[in-house]
Amino acid sequence: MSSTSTPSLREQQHPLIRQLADCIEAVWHKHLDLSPYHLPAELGYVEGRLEGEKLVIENRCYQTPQFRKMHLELAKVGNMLDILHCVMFPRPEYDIPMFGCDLVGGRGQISAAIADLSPVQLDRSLPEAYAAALAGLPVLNFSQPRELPEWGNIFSDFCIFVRPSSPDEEAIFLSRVQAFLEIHCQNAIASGPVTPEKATHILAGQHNYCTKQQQNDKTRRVLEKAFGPVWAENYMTTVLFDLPK
Ligand code: BLA
Repeated sequence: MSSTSTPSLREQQHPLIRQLADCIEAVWHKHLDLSPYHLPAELGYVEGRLEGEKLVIENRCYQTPQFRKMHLELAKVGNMLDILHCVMFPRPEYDIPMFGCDLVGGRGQISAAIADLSPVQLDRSLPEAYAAALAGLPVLNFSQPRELPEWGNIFSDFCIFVRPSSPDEEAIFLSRVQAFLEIHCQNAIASGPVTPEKATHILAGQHNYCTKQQQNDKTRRVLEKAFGPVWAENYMTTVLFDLPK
Protein backbone atom coordinates (compact mmCIF):
# COMPACT_ATOMS: atom_id res chain seq x y z
CA MET A 1 0.00 0.00 0.00
CA SER A 2 1.17 3.55 -0.62
CA SER A 3 0.36 7.09 0.42
CA THR A 4 -2.94 6.81 -1.43
CA SER A 5 -4.23 3.91 0.67
CA THR A 6 -7.74 3.99 2.09
CA PRO A 7 -7.99 5.25 5.66
CA SER A 8 -8.59 1.81 7.15
CA LEU A 9 -6.38 2.27 10.20
CA ARG A 10 -7.96 5.62 10.96
CA GLU A 11 -11.32 4.06 11.69
CA GLN A 12 -9.81 1.86 14.39
CA GLN A 13 -8.02 4.67 16.22
CA HIS A 14 -8.91 6.61 19.34
CA PRO A 15 -11.57 9.21 18.35
CA LEU A 16 -9.23 12.16 19.04
CA ILE A 17 -6.60 10.69 16.73
CA ARG A 18 -9.20 10.09 14.03
CA GLN A 19 -10.57 13.63 14.36
CA LEU A 20 -7.13 15.19 14.36
CA ALA A 21 -6.05 13.22 11.28
CA ASP A 22 -9.20 14.37 9.46
CA CYS A 23 -8.63 17.95 10.64
CA ILE A 24 -5.00 18.05 9.49
CA GLU A 25 -5.87 16.78 6.03
CA ALA A 26 -8.86 19.12 5.71
CA VAL A 27 -6.75 22.21 6.52
CA TRP A 28 -3.99 21.06 4.17
CA HIS A 29 -6.45 20.55 1.31
CA LYS A 30 -8.21 23.84 2.01
CA HIS A 31 -5.10 26.06 1.86
CA LEU A 32 -2.28 24.30 0.05
CA ASP A 33 -1.45 23.09 -3.42
CA LEU A 34 -0.58 19.46 -2.60
CA SER A 35 1.53 17.11 -4.68
CA PRO A 36 2.47 13.57 -3.69
CA TYR A 37 5.73 13.00 -1.81
CA HIS A 38 7.10 9.53 -2.25
CA LEU A 39 8.51 7.78 0.77
CA PRO A 40 10.86 4.86 0.18
CA ALA A 41 8.36 2.34 -1.26
CA GLU A 42 8.72 -0.26 1.46
CA LEU A 43 8.07 2.32 4.21
CA GLY A 44 4.62 3.64 3.22
CA TYR A 45 2.80 0.84 4.97
CA VAL A 46 4.62 -1.29 7.52
CA GLU A 47 3.67 -4.21 9.74
CA GLY A 48 5.65 -5.64 12.64
CA ARG A 49 5.08 -7.31 15.96
CA LEU A 50 5.49 -5.88 19.46
CA GLU A 51 5.02 -8.08 22.53
CA GLY A 52 2.77 -10.45 20.58
CA GLU A 53 0.66 -7.60 19.22
CA LYS A 54 0.57 -6.49 15.62
CA LEU A 55 2.14 -3.08 14.91
CA VAL A 56 0.77 -1.33 11.83
CA ILE A 57 2.10 1.97 10.46
CA GLU A 58 0.30 3.91 7.74
CA ASN A 59 1.93 6.98 6.18
CA ARG A 60 0.60 9.79 4.01
CA CYS A 61 2.97 12.29 2.55
CA TYR A 62 2.62 15.43 0.44
CA GLN A 63 4.74 18.36 -0.70
CA THR A 64 3.87 21.90 -1.79
CA PRO A 65 5.80 24.93 -3.08
CA GLN A 66 6.51 25.96 0.56
CA PHE A 67 6.84 22.55 2.17
CA ARG A 68 9.46 19.97 1.31
CA LYS A 69 7.55 17.23 3.08
CA MET A 70 4.28 17.05 4.98
CA HIS A 71 4.04 13.76 6.79
CA LEU A 72 1.01 12.31 8.56
CA GLU A 73 1.53 8.95 10.18
CA LEU A 74 -0.91 6.73 12.02
CA ALA A 75 0.32 3.73 13.96
CA LYS A 76 -1.42 1.08 16.02
CA VAL A 77 -0.07 -1.65 18.28
CA GLY A 78 -2.86 -4.16 18.85
CA ASN A 79 -5.22 -2.59 21.34
CA MET A 80 -2.36 -1.20 23.43
CA LEU A 81 -1.13 1.84 21.58
CA ASP A 82 -2.60 4.35 19.12
CA ILE A 83 -0.28 6.96 17.65
CA LEU A 84 -0.62 10.01 15.41
CA HIS A 85 2.58 11.71 14.27
CA CYS A 86 2.67 14.72 11.99
CA VAL A 87 5.43 17.04 10.86
CA MET A 88 5.46 19.73 8.18
CA PHE A 89 9.02 20.34 6.98
CA PRO A 90 9.29 23.71 5.22
CA ARG A 91 11.70 24.14 2.33
CA PRO A 92 14.71 25.96 3.84
CA GLU A 93 14.14 28.90 1.45
CA TYR A 94 11.09 29.84 3.55
CA ASP A 95 11.48 31.42 6.96
CA ILE A 96 8.62 29.56 8.60
CA PRO A 97 8.50 27.27 11.65
CA MET A 98 8.19 23.49 11.84
CA PHE A 99 4.69 22.26 12.65
CA GLY A 100 4.84 19.11 14.72
CA CYS A 101 2.23 17.08 16.53
CA ASP A 102 2.24 13.76 18.37
CA LEU A 103 -0.68 11.98 20.02
CA VAL A 104 -0.04 8.79 21.95
CA GLY A 105 -2.77 6.80 23.62
CA GLY A 106 -3.95 3.38 24.57
CA ARG A 107 -6.98 1.68 26.02
CA GLY A 108 -9.24 4.64 25.44
CA GLN A 109 -6.98 7.28 27.03
CA ILE A 110 -4.59 9.71 25.33
CA SER A 111 -1.51 9.96 27.56
CA ALA A 112 0.47 12.46 25.53
CA ALA A 113 -0.85 15.21 23.26
CA ILE A 114 1.74 17.63 21.95
CA ALA A 115 1.56 20.27 19.24
CA ASP A 116 3.77 23.18 18.34
CA LEU A 117 4.95 25.60 15.69
CA SER A 118 8.64 25.28 16.48
CA PRO A 119 11.17 28.00 15.65
CA VAL A 120 14.12 27.26 13.38
CA GLN A 121 16.01 30.43 14.33
CA LEU A 122 18.77 29.56 16.75
CA ASP A 123 17.54 32.25 19.16
CA ARG A 124 14.18 30.43 19.23
CA SER A 125 12.30 33.44 17.88
CA LEU A 126 9.31 32.96 15.58
CA PRO A 127 8.67 35.17 12.54
CA GLU A 128 6.78 38.28 13.66
CA ALA A 129 3.51 37.39 11.94
CA TYR A 130 3.48 33.98 13.64
CA ALA A 131 4.38 35.39 17.05
CA ALA A 132 1.59 37.97 16.77
CA ALA A 133 -1.04 35.47 15.61
CA LEU A 134 -0.09 32.92 18.28
CA ALA A 135 -0.01 35.55 21.02
CA GLY A 136 -3.57 36.46 20.00
CA LEU A 137 -4.91 33.00 20.82
CA PRO A 138 -6.45 32.58 24.28
CA VAL A 139 -4.18 31.03 26.90
CA LEU A 140 -5.31 27.47 27.64
CA ASN A 141 -5.28 25.82 31.03
CA PHE A 142 -5.23 22.04 30.94
CA SER A 143 -5.63 20.14 34.21
CA GLN A 144 -2.74 17.75 33.47
CA PRO A 145 0.13 19.59 31.79
CA ARG A 146 3.21 17.46 31.09
CA GLU A 147 6.87 18.23 31.43
CA LEU A 148 9.00 18.31 28.29
CA PRO A 149 12.05 16.04 28.14
CA GLU A 150 15.52 17.54 28.02
CA TRP A 151 15.70 17.59 24.21
CA GLY A 152 12.40 19.53 24.19
CA ASN A 153 14.14 22.92 24.15
CA ILE A 154 13.38 22.98 20.40
CA PHE A 155 9.74 23.81 21.12
CA SER A 156 8.27 27.33 21.25
CA ASP A 157 6.61 29.06 24.19
CA PHE A 158 3.28 28.27 22.50
CA CYS A 159 3.85 24.51 22.63
CA ILE A 160 1.07 22.46 24.22
CA PHE A 161 2.05 19.24 25.95
CA VAL A 162 -0.71 17.67 28.03
CA ARG A 163 -2.55 14.58 29.02
CA PRO A 164 -6.13 15.54 28.06
CA SER A 165 -8.31 14.56 31.01
CA SER A 166 -11.83 14.84 29.55
CA PRO A 167 -13.70 15.01 26.26
CA ASP A 168 -13.76 18.79 26.78
CA GLU A 169 -10.00 18.97 27.01
CA GLU A 170 -9.68 16.73 23.96
CA ALA A 171 -11.88 19.14 22.00
CA ILE A 172 -9.85 22.12 23.22
CA PHE A 173 -6.62 20.43 22.13
CA LEU A 174 -8.10 19.63 18.71
CA SER A 175 -9.24 23.19 18.15
CA ARG A 176 -5.84 24.59 19.20
CA VAL A 177 -4.09 22.35 16.67
CA GLN A 178 -6.55 23.52 14.04
CA ALA A 179 -5.70 27.14 14.93
CA PHE A 180 -1.95 26.36 14.62
CA LEU A 181 -2.53 24.82 11.21
CA GLU A 182 -4.67 27.71 9.93
CA ILE A 183 -2.09 30.25 11.09
CA HIS A 184 0.68 28.17 9.59
CA CYS A 185 -0.87 27.59 6.17
CA GLN A 186 -1.98 31.21 5.79
CA ASN A 187 1.42 32.61 6.74
CA ALA A 188 3.35 30.03 4.75
CA ILE A 189 1.62 30.83 1.46
CA ALA A 190 2.05 34.57 2.12
CA SER A 191 5.80 34.26 2.68
CA GLY A 192 8.44 34.65 -0.01
CA PRO A 193 11.81 32.96 -0.38
CA VAL A 194 14.78 34.32 1.62
CA THR A 195 18.39 34.98 0.63
CA PRO A 196 20.73 31.99 0.32
CA GLU A 197 22.60 33.13 3.48
CA LYS A 198 19.39 33.15 5.47
CA ALA A 199 18.40 29.77 4.02
CA THR A 200 21.67 28.32 5.33
CA HIS A 201 20.76 29.44 8.88
CA ILE A 202 17.26 28.05 8.54
CA LEU A 203 18.69 24.75 7.35
CA ALA A 204 20.90 24.62 10.45
CA GLY A 205 17.80 25.22 12.60
CA GLN A 206 15.93 22.40 10.86
CA HIS A 207 18.93 20.11 11.41
CA ASN A 208 18.89 20.94 15.11
CA TYR A 209 15.15 20.19 15.29
CA CYS A 210 15.54 16.80 13.62
CA THR A 211 18.61 15.82 15.64
CA LYS A 212 16.79 16.58 18.89
CA GLN A 213 13.65 14.69 17.84
CA GLN A 214 15.81 11.68 16.98
CA GLN A 215 16.75 11.61 20.70
CA ASN A 216 13.18 10.67 21.70
CA ASP A 217 13.86 7.33 23.41
CA LYS A 218 10.16 6.60 23.86
CA THR A 219 9.56 6.59 20.12
CA ARG A 220 12.77 4.71 19.47
CA ARG A 221 11.94 1.99 22.02
CA VAL A 222 8.57 1.22 20.41
CA LEU A 223 10.16 0.93 16.97
CA GLU A 224 13.17 -1.06 18.21
CA LYS A 225 11.01 -3.59 20.03
CA ALA A 226 8.92 -4.19 16.92
CA PHE A 227 11.51 -3.96 14.16
CA GLY A 228 14.99 -4.02 15.75
CA PRO A 229 17.53 -1.23 16.37
CA VAL A 230 18.86 -0.97 12.81
CA TRP A 231 15.40 -0.61 11.29
CA ALA A 232 14.39 1.86 14.03
CA GLU A 233 17.43 4.04 13.42
CA ASN A 234 16.80 4.00 9.68
CA TYR A 235 13.11 4.84 10.13
CA MET A 236 13.77 7.69 12.58
CA THR A 237 16.42 9.28 10.36
CA THR A 238 14.86 8.74 6.91
CA VAL A 239 11.09 8.84 7.49
CA LEU A 240 10.26 10.56 10.80
CA PHE A 241 13.02 13.17 11.01
CA ASP A 242 15.13 13.14 7.87
CA LEU A 243 17.51 16.03 7.42
CA PRO A 244 17.03 18.11 4.29
CA LYS A 245 19.98 18.10 1.91
C1 BLA B 1 6.16 10.73 23.59
N1 BLA B 1 6.09 9.12 21.63
C2 BLA B 1 5.98 9.46 22.98
C3 BLA B 1 5.65 8.27 23.71
C4 BLA B 1 5.58 7.21 22.81
C5 BLA B 1 5.85 7.75 21.53
C6 BLA B 1 5.25 5.77 23.11
C7 BLA B 1 5.42 8.21 25.21
C8 BLA B 1 4.00 8.57 25.54
C9 BLA B 1 3.82 9.01 26.95
O1 BLA B 1 4.80 9.31 27.64
O2 BLA B 1 2.66 9.10 27.40
C10 BLA B 1 5.88 6.92 20.37
N2 BLA B 1 5.57 8.60 18.61
C11 BLA B 1 5.82 7.33 19.05
C12 BLA B 1 6.02 6.52 17.89
C13 BLA B 1 5.90 7.34 16.80
C14 BLA B 1 5.61 8.64 17.26
C15 BLA B 1 6.32 5.06 17.92
O3 BLA B 1 5.42 9.62 16.54
C16 BLA B 1 6.00 7.09 15.36
C17 BLA B 1 5.91 5.91 14.80
N3 BLA B 1 7.10 13.26 18.77
C18 BLA B 1 6.95 13.41 17.45
C19 BLA B 1 6.69 14.80 17.18
C20 BLA B 1 6.68 15.45 18.40
C21 BLA B 1 6.94 14.46 19.40
C22 BLA B 1 6.48 15.35 15.81
O4 BLA B 1 7.03 12.51 16.63
C23 BLA B 1 6.47 16.86 18.73
C24 BLA B 1 6.18 17.82 17.89
C25 BLA B 1 6.98 14.70 20.76
N4 BLA B 1 6.45 12.49 21.83
C26 BLA B 1 6.91 13.77 21.83
C27 BLA B 1 7.28 14.13 23.17
C28 BLA B 1 7.04 13.02 23.96
C29 BLA B 1 6.52 11.99 23.10
C30 BLA B 1 7.83 15.47 23.61
C31 BLA B 1 7.32 12.85 25.44
C32 BLA B 1 8.70 12.29 25.58
C33 BLA B 1 9.12 12.13 27.02
O5 BLA B 1 8.30 12.32 27.92
O6 BLA B 1 10.28 11.74 27.22
